[in-house]
Amino acid sequence: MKKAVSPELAQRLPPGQFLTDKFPVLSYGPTPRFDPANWDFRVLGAVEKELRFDYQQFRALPQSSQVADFHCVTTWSHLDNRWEGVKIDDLMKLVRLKPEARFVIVHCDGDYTTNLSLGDFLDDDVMLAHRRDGRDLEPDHGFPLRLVVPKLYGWKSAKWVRALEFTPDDRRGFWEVRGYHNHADPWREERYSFQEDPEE
Ligand SMILES: Nc1nc2c(c(=O)[nH]1)N[C@H]1C(S)=C(S)[C@@H](COP(=O)(O)O)O[C@H]1N2
Ligand SMILES: [Mo]
Repeated sequence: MKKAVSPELAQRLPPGQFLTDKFPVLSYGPTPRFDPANWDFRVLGAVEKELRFDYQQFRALPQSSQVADFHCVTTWSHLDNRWEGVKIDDLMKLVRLKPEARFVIVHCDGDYTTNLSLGDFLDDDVMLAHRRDGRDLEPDHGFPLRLVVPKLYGWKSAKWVRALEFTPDDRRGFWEVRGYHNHADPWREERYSFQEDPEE
């Protein structure tokens, strides 16, 4: 049931969204099996040097925690998630971008992808999370690693991330080629690709 929302909370709810205490699983396709021995995380494309981390190396990166709201385009919002993992700010201290890098394609197990502008990706609240609300992510929610992009609709928060590819040109991801908005700002209700301004 949709709850009555206090004015404080209502302010944090983008247009057309409702509040839920649940965190529904939204996945296209099956949850991939995780095998730490074969898992790696790579940084590819327009970088001076491509990087590869095995599971242990990735888990040894500096850890942070932050609280952020999550808005799914199917209209549910779940506020105040405490995410733990590696901030993109910290990861990027190890990455030297080439000057032509302007976009990021996030590659996941199961062939899911999503695309972000470099500016959105480098926002200080973007992180690669492995825990939520004090517990390891459940496999359905992206374990061992998911992206969290609080300022954009949930499909940009890719689960089961395996690689980041920096590119000079924008390349639409899985949902972005299937009718969803390339940018996906919930505050502007950028839900569908037909809303895109050809000038942008
Ligand atoms: N790899 C992958 N990541 C994904 C998806 C997906 O289908 N595959 N669904 C997206 C969508 S539409 C949303 S709203 C969020 C939902 O995250 P959750 O399933 O943990 O609630 O994951 C996003 N990340
Ligand atoms: Mo979603």
